[in-house]
Amino acid sequence: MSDDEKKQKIERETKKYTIRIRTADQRFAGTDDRIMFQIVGSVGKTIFMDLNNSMHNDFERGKVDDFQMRAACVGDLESVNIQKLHQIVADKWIVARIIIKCGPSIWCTPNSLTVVKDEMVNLPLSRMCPDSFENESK
Ligand SMILES: [Ca+2]
Ligand SMILES: [Ca+2]
Repeated sequence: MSDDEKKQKIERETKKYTIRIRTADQRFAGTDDRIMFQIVGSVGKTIFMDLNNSMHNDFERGKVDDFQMRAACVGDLESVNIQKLHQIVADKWIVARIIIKCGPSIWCTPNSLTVVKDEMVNLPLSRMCPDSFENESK
């Protein structure tokens, strides 16, 4: 298989996901822990992906962080699994909203705060109107 064919195969079997995460605007909401993230869909799930923008302090109080991922095509998105990797001190993370864009479709978590400690958290996703991605701005 040529390099071009390999590239086409990967593009067919994977999707580009833009993951936008808003950290709650309250005391101790931010974290410096590593965050692993998995998307669960109607026909499968992605591997756990490390959410990390290099040279940037992600997941700070009241901030919005974007992550670009290429991962397996999982059909219609259903939920996300979040696993925070405990580092030296307990550093809980409070998530306000997660929005995932994949092609023309947008999914989001419920509009409520989620406290992420050391146990894996599963948050359901529902479809939202495409315009709302831009509205959930930085
Ligand atoms: Ca914290
Ligand atoms: Ca941080």
